[in-house]
Order: sequence, then C-alpha cells, then structure tokens
Amino acid sequence: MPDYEFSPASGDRPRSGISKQVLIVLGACLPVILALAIWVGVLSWRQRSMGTTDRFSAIVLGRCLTYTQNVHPELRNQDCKKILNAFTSAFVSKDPCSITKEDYQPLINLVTQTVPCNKTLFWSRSKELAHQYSGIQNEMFTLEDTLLGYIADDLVWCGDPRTSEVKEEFCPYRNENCSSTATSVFWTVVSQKFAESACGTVYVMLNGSGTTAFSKASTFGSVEVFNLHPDRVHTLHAWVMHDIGGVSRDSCLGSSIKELKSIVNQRNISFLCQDDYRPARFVQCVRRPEDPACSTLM
Ligand code: DN4
Repeated sequence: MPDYEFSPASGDRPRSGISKQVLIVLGACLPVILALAIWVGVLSWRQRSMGTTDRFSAIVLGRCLTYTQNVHPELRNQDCKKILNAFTSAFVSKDPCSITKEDYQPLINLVTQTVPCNKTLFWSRSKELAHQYSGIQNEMFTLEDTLLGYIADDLVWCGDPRTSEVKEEFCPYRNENCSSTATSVFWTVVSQKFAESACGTVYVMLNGSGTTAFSKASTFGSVEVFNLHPDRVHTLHAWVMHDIGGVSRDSCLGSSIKELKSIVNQRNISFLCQDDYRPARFVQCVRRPEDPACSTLM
C-alpha cells in the first residue's frame, strides 16, 4: 500500500512519517491560510459592496445647479433636470457591464461648454494636486472643473436590468469579467470629448513618485493623448511632480516620458517637460512648509 493511503484499522490515521509531517505542516499553515481567505473575502466583499452613491440623483442635480448658477453662471441656461435625466437614462435598467459610449451620447449632446485655449489641464495619478492647483489658478480647467466632470466626480453608479431604480446595492468592479462599467464608460466618453475640444498649449500633471510618470494604460495615455487634434493643439506640456519628502522614481528624463514624447511627436504635436513645476510645487509646500524641499523654493 502506498504510504499516503489510510488504513481503517489504524483509525484512519496516516501510517507513514511523511504523512505526519505533511499534517504538521498543514496544521501550522492552517491559521495563515484561514487569515488569507478571510482577507481576500473581505476585500472582494468591499469591492462588490460599492454600490451607487447614496442620493445619487439629488447630488447630481445639486452639483449641476451649483455649477451653472454659481460657479459658471454663463451656463445658467443649461437645464439641470434634463441633464440628470439624460445621465440616469444612460445606465438605469441596463446591464452595468454592457453600457456603450452611445448610451451617454444624449448627455454629451446636451452640454455645450468651451474651455479657453491654453487652459486645459490633464492629469494622471495626480488628481489631488491637479485639483488643488486648478482651484487656485482658477482659469485652468481639469475635466472635473467642467460641468460634466464636476457633476460626476467621485460618484459611483450603475443600473440593473431587473429594475428601473437608480439605486443599486452592488455595482460590479472593472475586472476581467466586466471590462467596462457604467462609470468607466462615462469617464472614457467625457475624457475623449474634453481632449477633442482642447486647443493651443495643453498641460498634463504627472506623478514622478509612482512607478512610471506616464502609462499608456491610463485614461490620459489611452484616451486623452489620442484625441487631441493636432490642427488645434500645438504643444503638450508635461509637469512631472514629485511628492514632498517622497521618492523620485521617474522624471522628464525617464523612459516613460520618452515614450509620451514619441507618441505626441508622431501626432505632430510638440512636447515639453518640466520636473516639479514651481507654481504647483508652491501648492505642495503649503502643506509642508518646513520641509527642506520647500525652504529652498523661495
Ligand atoms: P489615474 O490617476 O490612473 O486614474 C484616475 C481615476 O480614474 C482612478 O480612480 C482610476 O481608477 C479611474 N480610472 C482611470 N481609467 C479608468 C477607466 N478606464 N475606467 C474607470 N475608471 C478609470 O489617471 P488616468 O490617466 O487614468 O485618468 C485621469 C485623466 O482622465 C484625467 O486627465 C481626467 O481628465 C480623466 N479622468 C478623470 C477621472 C475622474 O475624475 C476618471 C477617469 C479619467 P483605478 O484605475 O485606480 O481603479 O475620476
């Protein structure tokens, strides 16, 4: 009998020394395996449990009114109820993994907003700083400083073919089984439109403290760069920012920026790059004025 077989006569205990060792090792590993299983379970539950943001419709309508009445009163004639209806109609009662760009077209067609030339600011892995910067330099526009980006920023939403309700407890996460979601298609569509309408010199804030400052897989690298119109955009100017007190993993001299330059130049657009653009550095230093990197800034 092979030594891994169990004998009823010996009370179903393994007969050999190797089997005992295996059992001991398994016994020792069991708590670790259990802890890992619980951790993975909690993570996937948290991912799956991210549902449509509570009071989604009220938030979108409120943001739309704030934006069109107070932030950019030149857009006061936009009809926020229509915008909300077009937004929700794009995804309610639909499978969240089968939403198409066309579903959002009625919403896109409703909103006409022009960003002045030389004032478009893209970002990748640097959302917080880009928004702080555009909040101060308020003639600069990130996507989230335009009406469509503003109403949706940081919200989650999805529908369900079985109901006409906006509210849905679980919105699927983007993964191999759901390559695009109601939210991701929206950001792709509005990012594309934002890039298409840019003109003059456009800017992008990148993060040189992450693994790579530029990634072809990001929305900036896969959608926005390829939807700039070379007849309207003559220069892309990149600012590679590094966290104050953080590491510098990539810079204007790195290979990811060389790749970006090559993509941009192939599209007949000039490319400039600047590490730690000074005005944005000042914004970073507001939080950490005592840091040596900030005391030498003046
Ligand atoms: P990023 O910093 O890599 O991503 C920014 C955020 O967008 C993260 O929360 C990403 O989630 C999420 N995101 C990115 N791509 C997608 C996608 N295809 N579907 C769903 N979520 C996505 O920077 P990025 O270069 O990917 O995107 C930033 C640029 O695209 C900016 O220039 C914006 O104009 C525009 N954009 C803005 C937003 C937003 O305001 C979202 C997407 C794109 P994860 O990949 O970390 O899970 O939220």
